[in-house]
Parts: sequence; C-alpha cells; structure tokens
Amino acid sequence: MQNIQLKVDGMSCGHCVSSIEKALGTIGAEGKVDLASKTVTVAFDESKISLAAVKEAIEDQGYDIRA
Ligand SMILES: [Cu+2]
Repeated sequence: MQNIQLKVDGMSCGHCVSSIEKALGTIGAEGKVDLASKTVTVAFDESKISLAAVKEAIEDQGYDIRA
C-alpha cells in the first residue's frame, strides 16, 4: 500500500468530501479528505492503480490538484 497526500483546490463542503471519497473508492483506492488543510490522503495499491488514475478520479469530479 502506498500513501500519498494531494493538495486539492475547490473542496468546500461535505458533498465534496463524499464525492471525492466515493470516486476514489470506485477505482479501488481509499481516500480521506481533510477540508481544513485542503488535502486528500489516498491509500492505494500501486501494483494495481497508478497515481495518474488516482489524480484523474479526483479531477473528474471537478477539482484541481495543486501538488
Ligand atoms: Cu462541496
């Protein structure tokens, strides 16, 4: 398991939290959103899921990844 933290712009409420966490769950990753620090912590198996796919899942929901 790989654990990464991404800075994500545009998250503001519980809906954002659930849509991002759900989108990550859909690709088999486990996401945890922290609104206060605007970060998403993602745990995923890098042998099955690429970092690009993780980022894409978040961006597809309409959010911008800063780092
Ligand atoms: Cu929201």
